[in-house]
Amino acid sequence: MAHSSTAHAHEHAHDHGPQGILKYIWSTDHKIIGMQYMFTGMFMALIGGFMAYTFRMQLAFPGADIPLFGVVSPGEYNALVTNHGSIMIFWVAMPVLIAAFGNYLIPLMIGADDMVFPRLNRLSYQIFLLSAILIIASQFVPGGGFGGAWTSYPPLSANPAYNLTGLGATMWLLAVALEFVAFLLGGINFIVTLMNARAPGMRAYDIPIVVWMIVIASILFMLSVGPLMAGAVMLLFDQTLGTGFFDPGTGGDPILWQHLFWFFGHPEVYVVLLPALGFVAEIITVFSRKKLFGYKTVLYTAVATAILSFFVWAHHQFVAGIDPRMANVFTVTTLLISIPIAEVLFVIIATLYRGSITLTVPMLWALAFVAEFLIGGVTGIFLGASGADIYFHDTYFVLAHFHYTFFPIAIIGTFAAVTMWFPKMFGRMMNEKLGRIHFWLTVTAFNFIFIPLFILGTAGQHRRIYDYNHFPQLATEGLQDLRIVATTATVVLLLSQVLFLFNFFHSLFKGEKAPDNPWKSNTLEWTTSSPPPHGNWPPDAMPNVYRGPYEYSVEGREDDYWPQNQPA
Ligand SMILES: [Cu+2]
Repeated sequence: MAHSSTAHAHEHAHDHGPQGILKYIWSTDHKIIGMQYMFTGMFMALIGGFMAYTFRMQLAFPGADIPLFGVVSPGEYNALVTNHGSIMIFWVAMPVLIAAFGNYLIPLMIGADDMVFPRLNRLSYQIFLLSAILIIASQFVPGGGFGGAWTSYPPLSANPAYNLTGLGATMWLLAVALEFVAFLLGGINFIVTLMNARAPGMRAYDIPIVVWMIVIASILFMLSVGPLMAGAVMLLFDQTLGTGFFDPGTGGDPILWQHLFWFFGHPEVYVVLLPALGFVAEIITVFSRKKLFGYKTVLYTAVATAILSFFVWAHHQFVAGIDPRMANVFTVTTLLISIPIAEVLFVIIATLYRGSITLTVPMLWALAFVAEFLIGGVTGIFLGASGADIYFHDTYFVLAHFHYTFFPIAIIGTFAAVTMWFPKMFGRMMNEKLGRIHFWLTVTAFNFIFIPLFILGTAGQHRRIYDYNHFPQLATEGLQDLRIVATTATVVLLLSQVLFLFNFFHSLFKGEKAPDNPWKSNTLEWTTSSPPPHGNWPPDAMPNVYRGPYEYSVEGREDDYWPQNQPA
């Protein structure tokens, strides 16, 4: 260890922990914790993707002996769809979009040497890792993984008579609860860091939009998760202690769970959407060489979306027997929330207008986000209208809509961010050509999976059915072919990720060396070396945005850019 205490002005903030290989496990450095979240999220994505492969194969070729898995039983089918959803949301989207990039980017983008609570940060990752181990282990206990869907609706999930409340279900609930604890701890850290650790001179409107988006998402998560935490404990008691909160057989109310779940579940969509929108906005400004059209618009609409998202949850209960007058109210709030999101997309498109656009790989991902998410947003209007939803409810239309919002957020948004900040994280460039092939294969395959599912849903095919050919009334001619198209595209999508993994790990060791600022961007993280040193900048060269608005303008960039630092 070659440092003296005098050289480290930030030593009061955190310890340096172990060195060598252990530093990657016990580090309190926000960059390493960010990478821990990223690698864990990538690993979990492989598991979630494998689950999708397995149940899509079952849907296309019911009862077949599936390579790498074998024959899928009905119980296993339920466990696979349940855990695919749970893992992709809680162990892929959340850790990668919020925790990995929040941890990595927030201190670097606001000019801090680390998070304010580095040990809390480490604890947050360790709890998250424990929850990930628990959800994986739950697949292998007697009775198998939980099969009550990621929404875990009672009475199926509450009454032991349905065989869905075994050890797998308990472990699933505990894993989700632990994951929430991890993100609560992380969220506290993000908020306090943004409040207290900004570079001198950085005011509210100087903060990069992506940092705002991650922090607003963290606040939204913290405010929405409470009722579900309480609900999860009550459901755990129903499963294990024989209480009757949610099971009508014991006097409970299953709809109560739906309220508690969706009070969290709908804001959760925005919890993952906002960071993705932040990455996209940031990438689009960099590669159009323009400042964000309407920085404050994006900021205020994000806040408006977050607030509105607390008043839309009952659109999930249009057919669950809520008062039809309430259905009207929730139809209106649901349609209203599309306005701020449309506004953000407009800002992004307006930023492109007359920009000097370079189609780098991160830019391709950012543009694909806009195109694909738009389809998700527009199909949401059908489902938000209570009349149409009575027909579409629980069909493949819902599933396709959901994936047209969630895939752009979790997968396209992640690839945009990874390809954008890879040079900063690892000091090397990714391969451009491989990146492009991977991009086109992934986006094309994605559309070939979910456009057929829109058609299936419109034809009235319900989701969560193990074998459609088993029911004569569901086995409509031609629809099976669409399932085979979707499954083939799933296999193509998953196989093309090999290209990404190869590009990622090959570039990690053999990629071309990255300069400090390869994209000619002008947020603060690009003013330090690639990768940044421990403490992010040399202690005597911490960023100070007082020094004038144009200090950070970089070569090739219009000098009036720096949107976060307009002259007073
Ligand atoms: Cu919703």
